[in-house]
Amino acid sequence: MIKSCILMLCSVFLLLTIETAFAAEPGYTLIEAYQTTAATVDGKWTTATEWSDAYILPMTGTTLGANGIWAYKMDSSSTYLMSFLIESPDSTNDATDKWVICIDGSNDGGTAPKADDVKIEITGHTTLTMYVGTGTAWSVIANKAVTWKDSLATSAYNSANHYILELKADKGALGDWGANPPPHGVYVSMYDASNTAAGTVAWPPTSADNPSRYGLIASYDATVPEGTSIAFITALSTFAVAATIFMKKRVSLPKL
Ligand SMILES: [Ca+2]
Ligand SMILES: [Ca+2]
Ligand SMILES: [Ca+2]
Repeated sequence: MIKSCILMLCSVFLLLTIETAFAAEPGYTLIEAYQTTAATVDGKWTTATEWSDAYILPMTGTTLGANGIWAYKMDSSSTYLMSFLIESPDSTNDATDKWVICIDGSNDGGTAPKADDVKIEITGHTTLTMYVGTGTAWSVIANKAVTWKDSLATSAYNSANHYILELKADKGALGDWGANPPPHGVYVSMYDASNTAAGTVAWPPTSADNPSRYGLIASYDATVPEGTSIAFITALSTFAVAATIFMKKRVSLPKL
């Protein structure tokens, strides 16, 4: 009992430490999962288990389902290749539909994007634009070898046809910070121009322009057992992720 209490207190302390140090949006945390299966960038679940080795989160609320999900995993076998999946409830092809992924490479926050911050924006299901921070705003840059594909497809999370995005980016090509492991800030969003009432649906529900309120890729996990799904739910993530990181780091508790 005493050890359980100590573990809980340590986990809460670790969480507070993470959130204080990295200034991420509270409650929006994940771990960089090392993939066991490489994703095929074809805008759909190529196999039923293609993303089962990723860290999967709901875009909104606490339920993995038709309102949208996103997933992230890392291939460290040769380059540090970041793979993203985003599923939107959107099923209409509009010229101003938008996917956005932002990464704060050094995770140094700030209320405006800096030189280590990148934004990947895909508009109208056709056009990718990349940006880097200037210190006060975003500046367009050439595509840094990001590959992507979206399409209308079904999935285990939404049986109706809906847009699914798959995207890969090499950390090393994105910036000087690419040689570093997490922590990285991360923000993803989707916008359906046929559903302006919903507006931009984002994880976290903040702004792409404000890295201090991005979510957090807090750590990495090179030991995910093959075939094991590590899907989590945001509602559990604040405490559970802190505890998971705590356990995975195998920090020794003082013997009482
Ligand atoms: Ca695929
Ligand atoms: Ca649409
Ligand atoms: Ca930054």
